[in-house]
Amino acid sequence: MSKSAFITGVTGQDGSYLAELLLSKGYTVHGLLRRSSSFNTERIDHIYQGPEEAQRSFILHYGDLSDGVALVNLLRDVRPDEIYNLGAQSHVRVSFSTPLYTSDVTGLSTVRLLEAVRASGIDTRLYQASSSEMFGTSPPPQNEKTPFHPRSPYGCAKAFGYWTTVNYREAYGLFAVNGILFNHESPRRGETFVTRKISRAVARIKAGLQDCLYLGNLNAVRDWGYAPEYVEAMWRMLQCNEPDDYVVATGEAATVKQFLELAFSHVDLDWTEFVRYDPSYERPSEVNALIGDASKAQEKLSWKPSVRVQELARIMVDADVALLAAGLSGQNVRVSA
Ligand code: NAP
Ligand code: F7E
Repeated sequence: MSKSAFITGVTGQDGSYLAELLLSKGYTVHGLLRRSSSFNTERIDHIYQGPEEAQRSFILHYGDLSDGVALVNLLRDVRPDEIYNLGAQSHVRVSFSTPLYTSDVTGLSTVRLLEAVRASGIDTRLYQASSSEMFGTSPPPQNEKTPFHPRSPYGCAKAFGYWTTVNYREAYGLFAVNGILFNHESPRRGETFVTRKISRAVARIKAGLQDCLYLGNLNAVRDWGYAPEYVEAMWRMLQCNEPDDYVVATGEAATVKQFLELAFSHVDLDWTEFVRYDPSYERPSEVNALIGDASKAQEKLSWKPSVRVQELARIMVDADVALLAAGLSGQNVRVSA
């Protein structure tokens, strides 16, 4: 019997890579799809299987993390062996504009899903997408023992989700784990996160479609890894004999400025000629430096990243240049995030 998995956030960056990984391992994958007035399945269209297909291994279900009853019903029907809770309002800057919504969808939804597991009475394992944002002001390097001091509604919501997951493990013996993932990027990264905003702008500036790029704080330090490698770590956490929590990171740091240098120089451009400052991209409180120590994941999960920031910047710029050449990149929209 092949295993089955249920992924919330299947249409997102990580959800799409995780679905591919699990399908390649022979899983039947069920994904939670939220209703949108426009198409939101771009990242998974290439693996979509319609209801007319006889033997489907990838099945989408309409639902929403804010609807706890729908979650109970879905889990009762699907009875997955593994659950990956990746759905979230995941943008830190936006969380300052929508603090209650973010607390609900990113924070409270974790308890909704855990209660749905209990209410449906299924025997399953659950992965919670926790975040390095929970560390906030705690100085780097950060590991599983580093105290949390979140700096945004998003970070606070993730800290709630983290502790709820630990509590359900301790109180009810659920196999529930936290992956504390540091920033991870890819050509599928949302266009308003800083790395993708940069790689997309580089491609458009090189093609003569855009004059400049507006950014906020260029001095923030981040530990940027490659998303397809990080979803492998999620899966490994659920294959262990005992549930536990793990930091997933490269251990290497770069500033936003250094990422700009890597991305622009890859197509022989000087970033200082194109980047302008816009204070609206600053956050009311910023996380200055995140650099992860993933030695526990390396030791217990035999997980080790291979893509570092220079290669990552090249992968992302090359992908955006190719998208543009294929006529697939959107208009020159300027969104406040
Ligand atoms: P992402 O690309 O922003 O994807 C978020 C997913 O959540 C999308 O599928 C989105 O659906 C879905 N979603 C949002 N609101 C929902 C709701 N109310 N009900 C159901 N689904 C909802 O995020 P990601 O980068 O893949 O990250 C995956 C998870 O890891 C998130 O929980 C994120 O907070 C966390 N995380 C990410 C990083 C990182 O660096 N990427 C690091 C640490 C933790 P739509 O497509 O319809 O919007
Ligand atoms: O910002 C600075 C910004 O939005 C990175 C999410 O996946 O990782 C992500 O959160 C840095 C920050 O990612 C712009 O101030 C400058 O210091 O790409 P970001 P993030 O906030 O680190 C964590 C681990 C998650 O869990 C989150 O879900 O870049 N920055 N100028 C900018 N950032 C953005 N977005 N836009 C700018 O114009």
